[in-house]
Amino acid sequence: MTVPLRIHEDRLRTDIETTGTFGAVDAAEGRGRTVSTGSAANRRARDRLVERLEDAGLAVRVDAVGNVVGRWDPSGADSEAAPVAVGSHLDSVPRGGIFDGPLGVYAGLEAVRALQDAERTPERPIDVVSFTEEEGVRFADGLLGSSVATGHRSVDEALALTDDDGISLADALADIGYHGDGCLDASAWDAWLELHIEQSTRLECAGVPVGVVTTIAGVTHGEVTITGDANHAGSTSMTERTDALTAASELVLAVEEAATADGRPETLVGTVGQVGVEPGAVNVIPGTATASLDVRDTDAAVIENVIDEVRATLADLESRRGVDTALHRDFTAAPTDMSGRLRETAHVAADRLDVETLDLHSGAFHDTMYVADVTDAALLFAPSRAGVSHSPREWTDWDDCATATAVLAETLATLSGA
Ligand code: HGY
Ligand code: MN
Ligand code: MN
Repeated sequence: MTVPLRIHEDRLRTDIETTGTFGAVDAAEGRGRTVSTGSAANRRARDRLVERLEDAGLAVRVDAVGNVVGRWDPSGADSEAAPVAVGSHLDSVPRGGIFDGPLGVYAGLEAVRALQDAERTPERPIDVVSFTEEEGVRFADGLLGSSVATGHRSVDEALALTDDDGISLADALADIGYHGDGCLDASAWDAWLELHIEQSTRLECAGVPVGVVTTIAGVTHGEVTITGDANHAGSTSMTERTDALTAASELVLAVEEAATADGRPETLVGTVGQVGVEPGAVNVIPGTATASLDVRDTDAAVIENVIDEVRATLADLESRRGVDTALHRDFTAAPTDMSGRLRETAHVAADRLDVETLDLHSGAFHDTMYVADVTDAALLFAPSRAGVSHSPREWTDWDDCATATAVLAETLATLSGA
């Protein structure tokens, strides 16, 4: 008779709440944190994870780009067998929530502790993983640690990345003692599981506690630069202007229009999250305007179609408003299907626990997106209250965290032979 797994909701909650205190920010509502790679808060979050991994008897290693791995390789397991890995990330967006990332890291550890408590020994090692810089706030565009672990970027390329102040990833990690050595190799894993908050409202609306992701939406990031003529705001008539910002304003609305036009799929989203204006003085007509682009869908052709429409808009602005324009795309990741084997394993695990699940796509990208390129990967979701995320108002009830962790643990037990 297989001993059932018991998730300690309080143990999981303590790990997540404690991690949420590192980089905590004042918020009128909720609990927020700002944890960028290389910050003191990032070191404290990492230190806490290492401590908790070691408390559970896992052997900890830190690779050259700061990925943290705790390996459970108990006697009775085949140390040479390909491990099953589970985890997520500890970094956050500015004023992010306490669940985005840490839920997945500590649910992975809690799943291992539940197997240990039930004295269920896996046939293969289990790795609990925290990837560096998933959010892409300080260095590059996101998925940094997993990009190296999956061969999308070399260690040297990653370490040479610099932030806005010219500080390299290598120095930032060395400053907090997490510039390890070697390189995590995700292709050596037999399987990878990540639990993450859904960051939208579908589970909450359906009243279902666990999501099993089918596809992670593809994404392209870019920057548009519009160049007009800076000039005197008072003495330049309205007919003599080449205003970069009014042109950019048309572009911003064109992105929204491209993502909402009739017949466009529900999964398509387009966002201009950052706008820059030069020289940025109240009495100067903007000479240069920049606008970021974030376009996502589960179909790459749909994304490319939106980019084509953006280019057409830029050409129209050049001819109608006399501005010069340029579009630079700096990050693209293809839509990524999750492993059928692992999705089926997760569904069977949830059925065993009598937990209802919902299949859905992920609009947000995750480290799992890159890991799926090199091994079987699955992504599970826990509900987000009102779908809010990347905000101190981000919230998932603790019992929902525990239920999703139970399905993760049961899936992990099957995949690892425990
Ligand atoms: O932007 C994203 O999808 C992720 O939350 N970094
Ligand atoms: Mn995340
Ligand atoms: Mn996030």
